[in-house]
Amino acid sequence: MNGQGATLENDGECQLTVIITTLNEEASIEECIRRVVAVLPEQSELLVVDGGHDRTGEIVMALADELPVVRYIRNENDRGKGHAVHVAIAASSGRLLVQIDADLQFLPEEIPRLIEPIQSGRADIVLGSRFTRGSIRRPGSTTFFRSFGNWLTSLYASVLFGRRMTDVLAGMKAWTREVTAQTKLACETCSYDAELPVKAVRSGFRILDVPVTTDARHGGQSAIHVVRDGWRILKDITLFRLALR
Ligand SMILES: Nc1nc2c(ncn2[C@@H]2O[C@H](COP(=O)(O)OP(=O)(O)O)[C@@H](O)[C@H]2O)c(=O)[nH]1
Ligand SMILES: [Mg+2]
Repeated sequence: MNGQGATLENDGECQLTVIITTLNEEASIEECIRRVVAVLPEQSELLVVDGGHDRTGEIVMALADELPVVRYIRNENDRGKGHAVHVAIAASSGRLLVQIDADLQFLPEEIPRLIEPIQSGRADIVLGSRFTRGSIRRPGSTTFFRSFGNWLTSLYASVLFGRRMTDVLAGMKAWTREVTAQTKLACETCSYDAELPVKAVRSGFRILDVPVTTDARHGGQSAIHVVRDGWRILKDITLFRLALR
């Protein structure tokens, strides 16, 4: 079941797809795209799947004219972050995939460190963890309440799936194409963040946490409602364990 690692090769095929989902991220999207593009290896693509109604689309389309690796996908009937990721995966061609949030809470400069364990054959999926030894949380990055919710959710998922994961809701992760080819993603909401790692573990893929740096949001607003979405995620993790989703 486990992959053999995904060393990036210069063989003419697309090696890496970076996915950014956006819901009204006009304040940060240009800087985010430029910083991602600056660390992309050759033969990469950057897909932005947008479901918002601000100037994000306009900004990304202008950048796509300037930077050929960038592709804008308008997700007309956007049903949530998970739905946008499904659309991106279907449109992608990389052997390795990375998803990073648009709000610059996670640093694009850390993408090379995130994909290293996959390239060296040590993991099939890697989570950028805010809550492990070596993680740096800059002021304003995660409130106490959300840190507690993340800790609880990660602990619950770790116990249910028998594998310690320190940040199952990480907004920055990497995986091989094989993982999403063999893992049926069903959640169209923010539960996607937990669904991908726990279903990968359920399917026998090797998962690793890499400590990352997190910052405060660069403008815009979080789409998450802590209590409503927190309960929904805990309920969905339970359903994943029971294989009901
Ligand atoms: N297309 C799409 N993107 C979304 C949606 N909700 C959130 N996002 C994007 O997913 C990323 C994470 O969302 P965010 O609100 O920052 O979540 P938080 O970091 O958990 O507070 C950001 O890039 C958002 O713009 C959605 O409904 N549709
Ligand atoms: Mg965020």
